[in-house]
Amino acid sequence: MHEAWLPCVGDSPLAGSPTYDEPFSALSRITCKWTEMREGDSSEYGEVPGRGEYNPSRPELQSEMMKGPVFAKKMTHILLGRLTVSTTRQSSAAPHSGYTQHVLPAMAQATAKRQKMAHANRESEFFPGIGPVEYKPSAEPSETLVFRHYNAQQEVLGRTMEEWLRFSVCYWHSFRGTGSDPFGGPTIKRPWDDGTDSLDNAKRRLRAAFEFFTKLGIKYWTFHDRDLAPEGKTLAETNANLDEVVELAAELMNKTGVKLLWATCNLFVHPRYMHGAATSCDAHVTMYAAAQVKKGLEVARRLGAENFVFWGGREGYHSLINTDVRAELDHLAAFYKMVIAYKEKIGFKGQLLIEPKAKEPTRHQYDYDAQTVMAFLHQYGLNAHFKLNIEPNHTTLAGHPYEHDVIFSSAYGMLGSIDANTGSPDLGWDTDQFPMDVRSCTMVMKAVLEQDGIAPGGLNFDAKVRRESTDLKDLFIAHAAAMDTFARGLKNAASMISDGVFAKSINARYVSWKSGVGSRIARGEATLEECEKVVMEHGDPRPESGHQEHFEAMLNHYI
Ligand code: XLS
Ligand code: NI
Ligand code: NI
Repeated sequence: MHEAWLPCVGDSPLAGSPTYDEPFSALSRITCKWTEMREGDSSEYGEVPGRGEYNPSRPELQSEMMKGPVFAKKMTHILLGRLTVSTTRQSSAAPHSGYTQHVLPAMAQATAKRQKMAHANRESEFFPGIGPVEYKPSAEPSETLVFRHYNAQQEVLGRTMEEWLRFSVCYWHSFRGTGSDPFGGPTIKRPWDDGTDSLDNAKRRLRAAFEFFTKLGIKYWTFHDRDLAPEGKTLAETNANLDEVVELAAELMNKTGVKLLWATCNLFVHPRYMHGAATSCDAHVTMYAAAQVKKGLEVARRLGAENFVFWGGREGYHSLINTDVRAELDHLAAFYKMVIAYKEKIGFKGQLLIEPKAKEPTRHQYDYDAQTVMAFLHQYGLNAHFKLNIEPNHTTLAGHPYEHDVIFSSAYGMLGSIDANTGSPDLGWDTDQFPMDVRSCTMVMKAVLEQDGIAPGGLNFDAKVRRESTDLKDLFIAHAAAMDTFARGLKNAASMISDGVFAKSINARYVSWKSGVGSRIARGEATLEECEKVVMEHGDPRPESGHQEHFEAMLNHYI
């Protein structure tokens, strides 16, 4: 009798027929008995030793276990079962002594083989039993792993929902997030992730991600260079690691049709960047960042990224007493000039985007909000080369309403893309929650519709499940529900626009600018004397109501 812990999901002994025959030819009968179940991880995978009969000792699981895949589909975690193997020897056969020496080591070898085979052959191995997520408008309230509103091919104002919304999954939160925070370690353990920095792990994670994108029906993804592959000992080694994983990404993108919304460089995690990257006090650090961005642009070009993002991770200050702010901002502009030159040199066609954020990790981030970034770009003559990637959680950190930066950047033709998330308005930091508020998403989609779409940008879920939401299923529900919220926002905004009542009421407020001296001021043709003349002739302006509550009540009608 021998015992081992073996997996009970996927292509496990419970899900298919064991294949290992040798050295069991001498044995007439092998009985496999499962006695206990516990959660495990993929690194504990083993091979099934021989043909067998399964006699699950837990009666409540027996019928399911015999069905194998059905049972497996119900599981979101890898389950391990304690497998007890009893053997009966054929009377004519020589005594068999190889079992423990041969078979148990073989189980370890088979682990690698099994994983390799599984990766090569199976379409659905990382999320057994979950997805694809379906459009089901009649779903019960407790059915949350469906779309009630998001129907990719449904037309709204002449385009499909998919075309308007351009959803994207962010790799860092959804595939590198562990749930750790400043007060506690990881809570989220994914079955495909063995926690190492190996390239094998990086590739397995990427395969899991592409299964996720496909099952969710999302056509874009985003990443930081360092999310994909580990840093090596030198920049050359780091670049080689990145190239290896990027090749797999290209293959998976090709196979699934999932495209790269944007890439970015992580210029904030490594200690070398503690004083900033482009705004570091040490020019050598800035050179490192430049070298990293050079490679990042090459990767973006290789993968056909539609945009390239700069989020100024540590570009800001903690104290003004030790900081030359003018020099740092001059250096930031000079850095961007090098970026533009290299982008043009290699023929990278993606749109460059800057993502404003008011604070965190620095006390004051230089890219405080949309207006600050637009002013910076004008100041340094860079505005033709950039647009903005607006993240509403950052907007609220700046002390503005959720949709403020979306509306401000759009008003100046500078809204390039959106990191679709939300914070908790009662908190002062970047919680990166999934956007679930219909009103906010309606306001954002109204701006997107009014500027005739967000392409080549999109709605990138720069959002993470809470550290307490530890199931794989939570990751699906979070995305599906946020997609549904935006789909509702899109439909609401489309009705608001086609009904025309908002446009009419807003136009009525500004009617005095459409004719006479009002229109002359608007065109920049009027003079102070002319204005004075109007007041002398017509007296004081008559106060008009702003009707705010009327507007709020109309908005509620659409939500
Ligand atoms: C952090 C930012 C970051 C960028 C990409 O707050 O939102 O995730 O989107 O570097
Ligand atoms: Ni972001
Ligand atoms: Ni953020």
